[in-house]
Amino acid sequence: MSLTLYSHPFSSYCQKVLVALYENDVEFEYRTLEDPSAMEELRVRWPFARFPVLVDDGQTVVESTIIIEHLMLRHGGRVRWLPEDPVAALEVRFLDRFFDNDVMAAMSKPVFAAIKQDTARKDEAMVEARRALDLAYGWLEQRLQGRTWAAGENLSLADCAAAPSLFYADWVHEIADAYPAVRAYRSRLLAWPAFARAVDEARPFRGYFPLGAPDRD
Ligand SMILES: N[C@@H](CCC(=O)N[C@@H](CS)C(=O)NCC(=O)O)C(=O)O
Repeated sequence: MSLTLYSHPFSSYCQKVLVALYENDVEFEYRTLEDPSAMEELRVRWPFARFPVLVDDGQTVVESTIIIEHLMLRHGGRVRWLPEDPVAALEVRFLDRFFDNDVMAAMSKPVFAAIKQDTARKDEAMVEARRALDLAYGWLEQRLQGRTWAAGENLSLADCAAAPSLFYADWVHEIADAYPAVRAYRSRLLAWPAFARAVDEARPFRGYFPLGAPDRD
């Protein structure tokens, strides 16, 4: 059995998968996309060239959520990323979609505009991101009441998605004091050893953050 992950340490979607691998001590070969030959291999596997991409005994698996489900089904480990009860699993799947669609996507727009050096679009995207992220923080503030992790007392796929999305969202539009539960949840995620490891591995690449990485975390 051989597992290879095409990944970049600074990529939010890669971090989402890395925490699942690290938490369950799953062994894999890390093909860092800092290496141009790894990028070439990735393109052959997945012509859209989005990452992460997992290769499991020759089978290409794409999409961070599907990779995590694949790891759970094929490689097991301490933490089940989705509850066995299919109805309980629905909430976890929904929260995974919320973090990808309403936090990660909102945070990414000004980041992509800044990468393209499109100043006008970046300013417009920042206004949209602040509005969208405040909606997301406000909704999450209520949802997190009485919970340790996104879906309750157990770690899940939703926390894998939440960790990098809230990490970077706070860099784009800081989570205000008006959202204490969201701020505390982000701090718990940063203290989660699997995510702390991913954050540490990404430190050397902070200069890549096109809006300027803040001096914290
Ligand atoms: N829905 C995909 C999104 C992956 C994604 O957009 N990854 C970014 C890196 S964080 C990427 O590949 N960017 C390069 C590109 O879009 O060309 C997933 O969950 O894996």
